[in-house]
Amino acid sequence: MSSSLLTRARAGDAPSLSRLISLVESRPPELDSVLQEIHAAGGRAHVIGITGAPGSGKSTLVAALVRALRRRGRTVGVVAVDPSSSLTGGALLGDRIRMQEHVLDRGVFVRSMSTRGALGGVSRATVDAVAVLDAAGWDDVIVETVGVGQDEVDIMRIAHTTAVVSVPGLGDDVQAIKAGLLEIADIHVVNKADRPEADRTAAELLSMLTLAGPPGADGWAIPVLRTVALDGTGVDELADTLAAHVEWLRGSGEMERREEAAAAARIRSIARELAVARVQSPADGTAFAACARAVARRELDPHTAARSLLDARPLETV
Ligand SMILES: Nc1nc2c(ncn2[C@@H]2O[C@H](COP(=O)(O)OP(=O)(O)OP(=O)(O)O)[C@@H](O)[C@H]2O)c(=O)[nH]1
Ligand SMILES: [Mg+2]
Repeated sequence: MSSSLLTRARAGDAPSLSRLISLVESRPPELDSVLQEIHAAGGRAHVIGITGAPGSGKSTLVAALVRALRRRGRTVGVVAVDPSSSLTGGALLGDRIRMQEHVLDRGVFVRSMSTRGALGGVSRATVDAVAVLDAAGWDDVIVETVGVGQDEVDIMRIAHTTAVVSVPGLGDDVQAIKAGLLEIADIHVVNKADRPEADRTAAELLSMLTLAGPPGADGWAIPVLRTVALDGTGVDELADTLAAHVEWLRGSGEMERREEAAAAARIRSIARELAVARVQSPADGTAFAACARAVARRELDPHTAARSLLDARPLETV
């Protein structure tokens, strides 16, 4: 059933694609063969991360970027991770309105992730959604996330190219965010460049990059671009730069390095899930509960308990 969902998703059927993403998210054990198929079919999409401070214009920029990429004939999947939506639902609604112009376009697919709703955590749900879109044959997969927590930085590991969005003149908070995101930025974007302090912010970013040192001989010189997402100014340059970056990744061997780092992170996180499922299997909760009781009573230490639970059980699938 799910295998034919993938076939239909690959043929461009959006409802099948949505269902497949939900199915992968819920991850029933019988899904293993589909996950294998999804993995085998993937590896062609350019995964683009757009991150930055709340309200910096990421969603507006993504909508404009989708427009630019569509003009180039590329199909675009968007995964929007929206922590603010878990509080108000408002931001998500706003994103829907912004993406409205694209709803009738079969070359655009948008999936919104609310941090509240995602089974198994938003990072896993996001990684899975990206894998499905890649397997389904989308040319570009854009992941939008607020760059504040470690979770979001982790999500960005799956991106081939990460653009960090800043806005003019927001002071020290933003400096801190920028510092945290500096190491993951392949491209800096100063959005809202219609505001007076855009030049200064771009200059600050450039000086931070200069302090960080020059790129190596065949390195990537991190550019600082300016955009006005509201009217699309600078967005074609962003699309050009994204294309140039992926070309550099492929030519320099950096693509393989990043793919391997992302694979390692995925294996680690799945192994972690499997290990937890193994020590606390629903089929046999009693051993775990007995251990917890013994540890609480100081009859056993938690390290020995965890080790013995891990050793005792056959490997199960999650
Ligand atoms: N002046 C100006 N305003 C902009 C620009 N781009 C976006 N905005 C406005 O900035 C506000 C926030 O835009 P969003 O696209 O929702 O920003 P976001 O970063 O996605 O926000 P969150 O997802 O909530 O973190 C909206 O009112 C936009 O209209 C721009 O280039 N110039
Ligand atoms: Mg947004």
